[in-house]
Amino acid sequence: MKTKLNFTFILFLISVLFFSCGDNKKTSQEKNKSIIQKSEKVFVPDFNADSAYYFVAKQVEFGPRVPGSEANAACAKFLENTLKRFSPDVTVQNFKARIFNDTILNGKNIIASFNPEIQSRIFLCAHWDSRPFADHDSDKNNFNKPIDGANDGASGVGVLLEIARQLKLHQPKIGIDIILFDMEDYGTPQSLQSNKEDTWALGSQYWSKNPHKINYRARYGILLDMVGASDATFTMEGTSMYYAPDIMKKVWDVANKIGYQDYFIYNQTNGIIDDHYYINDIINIPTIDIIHHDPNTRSGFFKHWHTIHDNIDVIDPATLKVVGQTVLTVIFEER
Ligand code: AHN
Ligand code: ZN
Repeated sequence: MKTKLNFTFILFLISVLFFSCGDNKKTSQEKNKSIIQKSEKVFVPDFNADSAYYFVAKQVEFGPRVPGSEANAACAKFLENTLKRFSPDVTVQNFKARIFNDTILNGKNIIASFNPEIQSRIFLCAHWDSRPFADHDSDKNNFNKPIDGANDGASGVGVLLEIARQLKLHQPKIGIDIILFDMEDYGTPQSLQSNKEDTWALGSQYWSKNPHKINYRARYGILLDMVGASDATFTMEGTSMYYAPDIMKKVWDVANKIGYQDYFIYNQTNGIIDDHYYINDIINIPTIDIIHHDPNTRSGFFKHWHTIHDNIDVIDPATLKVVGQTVLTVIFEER
């Protein structure tokens, strides 16, 4: 009798445990379902950091892509051919621009469109030229040497080429333009200290006055600049906050949501003149700059900015992934 009671009691206990476990499972599944419905989970492609790194390394292998150089011409061909693998709608915009010393140089903006028939679009951009002067180097003998620009230039382009590859594989709901600007980094060298204005961002100044399609409009633009160094920090840059604070919040919120809170920092920092400044000012499309800001350096930019040390060794695929995955998520969540 005693043993039988105990046995029944144990059976009872087991069944209570079993059913309560089942119940818990059900409720957590239901919870998950409602979270998914609330955030309208959309498909986002997986950004491949090794592919992006390869695209950065390819550019750097040409040598410094200084406007007017052979390396610049060869790299332009590579960028055009690469974008043509991913989109049938590629425009090479040839232009002439006057640099700080009044020389006229030829430039090329290279542009790929995805879903060209869709009106609702955004654009992504970066500069592909590299600076002729390492005028922030610690050794003044290097001031007139050109830089590899692995981070300053090639990193943003590498991320955009990988995004272009993903856009051939998967279609977002909106239209996308990828714009690679030439002649961003030929600004007046530090030694001249002349107060000539508008010597930076010559390619984006040209495009803003002569967009690649007539009556071109986009909802907003995202510029990538120096997005490849280890432990990069992207602060909320002032010019972007002035012209496009809602886009900044959208992008920073996406990055933080997918786990990149160590990289995308909500602190606001000083406004700078970069390609996005002219786009905002001339063609009036709200455009933000995702740019590495470091409060511990004199320039405020990443440690090796405009030095001969901005070479392939500073590129970390982990940072390319953070930026590429964030931008891909932003564009696939748009409708
Ligand atoms: C100026 O130094 C005026 N603007 C920074 C833009 C820049 C240069 N980005 C990369 N290189
Ligand atoms: Zn630069």
